[in-house]
Amino acid sequence: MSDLIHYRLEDGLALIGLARPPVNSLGQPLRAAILDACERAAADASVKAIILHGESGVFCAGADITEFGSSASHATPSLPEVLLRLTSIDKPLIAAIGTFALGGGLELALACGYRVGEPKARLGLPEINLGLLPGAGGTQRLPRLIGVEPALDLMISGQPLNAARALEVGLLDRLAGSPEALLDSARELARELIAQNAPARRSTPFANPGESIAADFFSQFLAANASRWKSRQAPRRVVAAVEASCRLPLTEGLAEERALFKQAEASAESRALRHVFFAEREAGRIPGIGSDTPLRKIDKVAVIGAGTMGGGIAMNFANAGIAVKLLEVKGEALDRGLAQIRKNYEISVKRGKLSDAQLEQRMALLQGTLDYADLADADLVIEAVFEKMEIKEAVFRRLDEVCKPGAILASNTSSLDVDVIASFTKRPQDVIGLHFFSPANVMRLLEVVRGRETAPDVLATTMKVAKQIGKLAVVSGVCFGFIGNRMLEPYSREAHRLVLEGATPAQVDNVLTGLDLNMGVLTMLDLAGVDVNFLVRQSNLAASSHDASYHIVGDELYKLGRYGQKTGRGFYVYEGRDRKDDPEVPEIAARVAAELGVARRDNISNEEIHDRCLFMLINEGIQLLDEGIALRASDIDLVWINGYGFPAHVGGPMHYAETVGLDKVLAGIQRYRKELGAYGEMWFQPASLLERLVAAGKTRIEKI
Ligand code: T1G
Repeated sequence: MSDLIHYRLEDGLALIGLARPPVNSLGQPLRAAILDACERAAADASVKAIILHGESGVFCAGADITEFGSSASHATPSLPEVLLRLTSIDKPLIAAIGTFALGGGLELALACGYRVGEPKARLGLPEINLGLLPGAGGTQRLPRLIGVEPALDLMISGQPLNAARALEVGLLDRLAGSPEALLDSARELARELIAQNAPARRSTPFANPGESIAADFFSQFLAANASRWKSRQAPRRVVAAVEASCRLPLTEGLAEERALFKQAEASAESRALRHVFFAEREAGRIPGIGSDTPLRKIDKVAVIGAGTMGGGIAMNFANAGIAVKLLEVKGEALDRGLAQIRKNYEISVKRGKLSDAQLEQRMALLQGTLDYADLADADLVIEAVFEKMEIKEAVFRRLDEVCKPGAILASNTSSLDVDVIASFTKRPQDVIGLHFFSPANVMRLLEVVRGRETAPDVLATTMKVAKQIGKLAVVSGVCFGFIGNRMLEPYSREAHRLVLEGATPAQVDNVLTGLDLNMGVLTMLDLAGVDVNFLVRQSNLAASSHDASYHIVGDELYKLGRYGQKTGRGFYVYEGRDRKDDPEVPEIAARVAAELGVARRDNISNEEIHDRCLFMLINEGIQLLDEGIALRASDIDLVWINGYGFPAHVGGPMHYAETVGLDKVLAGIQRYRKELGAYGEMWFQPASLLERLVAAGKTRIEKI
């Protein structure tokens, strides 16, 4: 027997324990071991019932994602083959589900005749998050067990059910009283089934799943979701497979599911999403930081500034059950900030995402103060005051006086120099940047900005805290704009410049949303505020001398008081939330282009817009990697997916560049360097690393 399985006989029962840490992923060796153990139990006349469980308490996280794209993924016995065999065993086969049964792990449980869960178990089919669909019977067996609509919802949302809900819908037959009681509960069920001489499996509740839905259910479902899914094919394949479960007998339905799965596994969409899955786990690996790096104790947190950002940041900690002191300089600002937090929670209560009791529990964790002395015992202080260096200086000098030794002092600055901020204290080793994205209590992304002197344990501790409050932390070095905003600069520069040269804002934005970006950069600027962008640019113009012509349209809109959505006019005109093209903007662009002597063209192609905006974005990212600001290309992808609406199913700008071809990106940059005259000379400078990668024939973006 393989050491991936623990096989025990207990007077009439066979207990089969999966033992492939950490999550019993169903790679070929474990698939073979499960099949072997089940065949053995099936052939043993003394065995009257079989229990399948996770040896370490974790049941199974599904197929082995590392196998996808390789022959191992289909190596025999394939998961569908194993599960088909399990369904033909003529003894009760009980899945005892601890912690989670996800993807193929839930399909394994569905191939069993009965299922018992522990109270905190999570059961789901998250394949869609990987651009896949359940490929081992889930799309065929689940609708027959719980009905089409709950089954489809589970697969399309990719979100797991908790154990109570799983019991309610019939996915679980029984709930153990505690995790520790799971196996006993499974034994008890097994004995009952034996005593009743029960069949190997319950009768199928929805033998003909199609009978429970309207004839046009699937066409309606596709139409209702088409815009939300954009170009993604995975959800459409899920629908096709579930539709097959309503049209075909099980065997043929399984064959259709398999064909759809193979298409999905080979798709660029799935390759991109699998890249993101591993990128998120890689982001937490930092050279010089290991499991032996000591961590500082973080029990007491303080946030300076109760504005939009400070309030949102404080909510993250209250949501995680961590007490937070919120400091403001004026009483009415503090009251306003706390009232806004309460209002935010009340919205969650209205949406059914929070109970009244939870609202009060979280508000009780938030304590307002006007006195810096109250921060003396804080373990972590996060400053979220106005983005002006002189204001940050005053705050950090004060913190340096007040805070206890060893307290971590963090700035939420979105672009200012963290090393300069650290220099305002006598403890630069305790200073770090924590750049939250607005709204801070919603956005997952957190740029953790490591200063030149930031101590390793400070970095390790903040990475742990980030995970604790549900953030996706990406480490950045110190430069203007860190990773995200530094790349936003050339990307938005090209969008502005293209409007100056004759493209309309809608033409530029439509090319970008055509790539499934959530919104085009000019729409984003109207949302964030043309004025905000102008003021940030003004403060950074001093930082670097560059040709301001490219932003001249934005500057002109600012002068005209057209700040974007907030004033009803910016790059577009707004009637409520309806955005419309504004014929005045091309006129403004034409006027300032004439003043600057910039030639305009009415034939700017979508390809040019795509290449100039995207290749400049990519180029800056590669430059950041070369400078060591970003640790790895996949970190850059995570920043743009989670902070700027770059579609995860395209993989992020770096993964996209590899899909396009690094040689094509370089050729595009070189082309516009020539074609755009002095402007091209100035701005279309290929990153040296990009040139080195192409010269070396590399297809992946890495530091060489
Ligand atoms: N395959 C391979 N490795 C996996 C894995 C998997 N399915 N799930 C987790 N890991 C690794 C992960 O990379 C990390 O490795 C370690 O386990 C701990 O994970 C046929 C086709 C289960 C909720 O999508 O959602 O089944 O970094 O850090 O926060 O229809 O992992 O330590 O080297 O995430 O406690 C469907 C994916 C697959 C579940 C645990 N299943 N995993 O979260 O730990 S497709 C999934 C997760 C499929 C079938 C289809 C989470 C988790 P390392 P972790 P965690």
